[in-house]
Amino acid sequence: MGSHYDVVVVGAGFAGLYAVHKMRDELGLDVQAFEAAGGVGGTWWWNRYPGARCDFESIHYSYSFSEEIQREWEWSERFAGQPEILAYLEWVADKLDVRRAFRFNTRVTSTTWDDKAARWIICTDDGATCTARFVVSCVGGLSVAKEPEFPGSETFRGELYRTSSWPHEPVDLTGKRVAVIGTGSTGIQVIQEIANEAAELTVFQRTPNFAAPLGNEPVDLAQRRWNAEHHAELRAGSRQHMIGVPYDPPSGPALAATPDERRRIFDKYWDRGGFRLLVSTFSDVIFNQQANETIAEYIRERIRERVKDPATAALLCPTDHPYASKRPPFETGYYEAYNLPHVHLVDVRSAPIEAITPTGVRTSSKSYEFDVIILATGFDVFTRPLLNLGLRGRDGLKLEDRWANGPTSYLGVQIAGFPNLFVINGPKSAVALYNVPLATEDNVNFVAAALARAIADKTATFEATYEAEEAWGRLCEGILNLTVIPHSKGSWYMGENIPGKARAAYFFSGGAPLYRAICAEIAHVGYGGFALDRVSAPIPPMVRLDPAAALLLGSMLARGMKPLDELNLDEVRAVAESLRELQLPGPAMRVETVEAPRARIYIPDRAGPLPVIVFYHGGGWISGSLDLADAPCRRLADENGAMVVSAHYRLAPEHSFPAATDDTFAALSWVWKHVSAYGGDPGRIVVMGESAGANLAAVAAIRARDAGIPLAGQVLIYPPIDPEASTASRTEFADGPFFTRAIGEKMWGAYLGGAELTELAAPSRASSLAGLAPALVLTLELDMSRDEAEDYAGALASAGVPVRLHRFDGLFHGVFNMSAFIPRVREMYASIGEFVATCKEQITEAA
Ligand code: NA7
Repeated sequence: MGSHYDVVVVGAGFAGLYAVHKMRDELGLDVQAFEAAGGVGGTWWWNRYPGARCDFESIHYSYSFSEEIQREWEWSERFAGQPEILAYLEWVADKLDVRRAFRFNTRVTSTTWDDKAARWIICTDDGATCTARFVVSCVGGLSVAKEPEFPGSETFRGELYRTSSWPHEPVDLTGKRVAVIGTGSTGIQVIQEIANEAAELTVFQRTPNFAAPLGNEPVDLAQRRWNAEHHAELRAGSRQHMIGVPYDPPSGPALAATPDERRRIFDKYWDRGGFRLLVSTFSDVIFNQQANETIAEYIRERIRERVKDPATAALLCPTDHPYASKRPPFETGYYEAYNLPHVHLVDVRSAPIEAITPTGVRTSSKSYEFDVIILATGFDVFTRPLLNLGLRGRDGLKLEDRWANGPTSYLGVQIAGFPNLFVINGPKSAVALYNVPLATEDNVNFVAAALARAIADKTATFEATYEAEEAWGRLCEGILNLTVIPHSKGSWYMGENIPGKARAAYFFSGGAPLYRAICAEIAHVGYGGFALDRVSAPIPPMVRLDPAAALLLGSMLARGMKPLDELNLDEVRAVAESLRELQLPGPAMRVETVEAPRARIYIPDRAGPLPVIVFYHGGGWISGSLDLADAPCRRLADENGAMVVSAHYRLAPEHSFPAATDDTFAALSWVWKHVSAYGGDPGRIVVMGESAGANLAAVAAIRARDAGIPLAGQVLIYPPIDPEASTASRTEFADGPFFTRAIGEKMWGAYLGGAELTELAAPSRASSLAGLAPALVLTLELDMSRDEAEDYAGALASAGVPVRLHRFDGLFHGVFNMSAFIPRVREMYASIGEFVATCKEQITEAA
């Protein structure tokens, strides 16, 4: 066996160059790297086809880790072409002196885990073998070309090129009859570039694409200087953006805008390039098919404006998939190319290509003759590059077998069963919708920190657990299913461009800020979801999130939301009020206002007397309002056929304990005495609250019992029960999601204002819970107050109180106010509905 290394890196693209630098120069490890190509550059070494260029601006589509590199390299165009990007990567490689770590023209053919020695055995196509403690795959997601489905390529007597392995020497197309097969990002770049060069150009299109103008232009000296001076702020903005570029945030939902407003916004971002048309226009185009259709039709209109022949324009207009459900391409003069007399468009959807013949292309309806055929038919993405490494993990497990039903991974970084193998931008990573160089740096940094930890702790094996992989897979799939992406057909996004390949979520679509936050949390909790020397750390809360809750959290992070505990009082109050934007609107109904005690009474149009819900809003006793509770109260009234009295109470710290409990109990007493005047039934009162309001409701139920006020029920929606509770959930969810222990402690502190803790603040301290109204306690899996609320439910039951406890998995504190974005909040309403119905029945039976 050959040499042994700390790390073997495979690939010399953006990822491989940075990984070698990081592992070798920063961690001081002994690194050997392999690259199949003759030089550095990865994608940009291979894809030398005419017109190849990036479609994220080069100032963003470049490394951010080095101040020096960012300052010294100047891009000549907004979106650099392949030669300039390759020159940049070669320059970086020299600057970091990483070339000497690589063996070029060397392909890894097998990678086998040796369990006894806890190391990898790597064989290469030059017959050499070496071993390594860790393997870091930097082989890229789009590096293996798709094999054409049609036979006969080898029989063609003209020149046949694949865009992904284009010759190094110039290809002269002048005076030639040229065919291009494929109209994805690549095909579009080639077609617009060679349209004026070829004598005849025939484009074989199976599916038209939604291409938008790239907006490329030279970068003048002043702009270059500005870019060099401002890279730090540009990068900070990028890392907080969903796709890793500092583009404008969207203007709210398209469906809430008028057609004129939509037009104005689409016009504004139409030709500014990059992914602005997708991410800076409207927030719902990627989630809602109807909203998506507004942008899709806008693009179709623009295509029809530019292509003179209506039949050709119609062929170029996509109608079978939503915009951005396939990777959106960008163009410069692409559509105008079809106005040239020697450029022809052939629809191979209606008449598929059957074969490449010695003289050209044969479709099911016709034969065509060509001098040159260019295949731009795409890639076998994400999985094939890794499968080609010949990976065998623990107990000889073949990666092919592991992935028989589609790819699995944890974060895209590790695959269970393959210890010490790390993947940069692997399947189910964020890279497909995240500016590649930044996604790459994030992954390399994560892996480097993991390696450093393993080395410091003398950990022999570092691997993702199967459970973590499953949880991650569920999250990826769940988020993807909230988007329009699964409505595409034949997209590499879903693995569907390769016949027979498993349809699955091939990437994480929750956006860069959420992905980064999840990775940070995982590292922070000691690599949760990974097993170090087979001892696994628990899967962190963010990986267990409900997909819609995860997406909402991601968009809050993208908006720069600070942790709640870092906010001052006014900011906390503003955040609480802003939650109204996250609520589904409540139905219209009669609303009465009462001044003393201050309350709003929601009265649905039903025959009375109506059962009554007395509702207390949440907000940690320091924030929240009747306005915050407005939409939920309308919905509760409507769904339960009940009158809802939303009661005001004074807020801390201006009015600390016992102001809030006194106010809420006073409101309850008033309701009992006066509600019949409004059509409510004082014999059927359910007291209910959310969060701090639920604490107040629980206390009000105790005070009602003691004062002889009959209650039909109490509904406690994730109540905080006792500030001194010492529970597992308090520790596990101390850092969130969303609601943290620190903000919880601040709220309790403000509410109590130094007062002694009694049953009027912490209901579990009551001398007896017997005789209380039947209770429904709703708790959330990922909430620090979960366990104290469930313990309280247990204590109520032990005291003989009928109790229903309903725990919702994947949700975090506060979601009751986020019904517009988290569909599963409706399950909470359903649970309340069932309980309130039982309360009504019980009372009727008793009567
Ligand atoms: P894409 O986006 O997968 O596009 C491949 C194109 O090739 C697409 O238009 C396909 O049509 C077409 N194709 C594939 N197979 C056939 C057959 N058998 N017959 C006719 N046409 C076919 O790959 P690209 O290289 O353009 O882009 C890949 C990524 O690189 C891009 O998304 C960026 O991230 C960079 P189909 O749509 O399947 O009908």
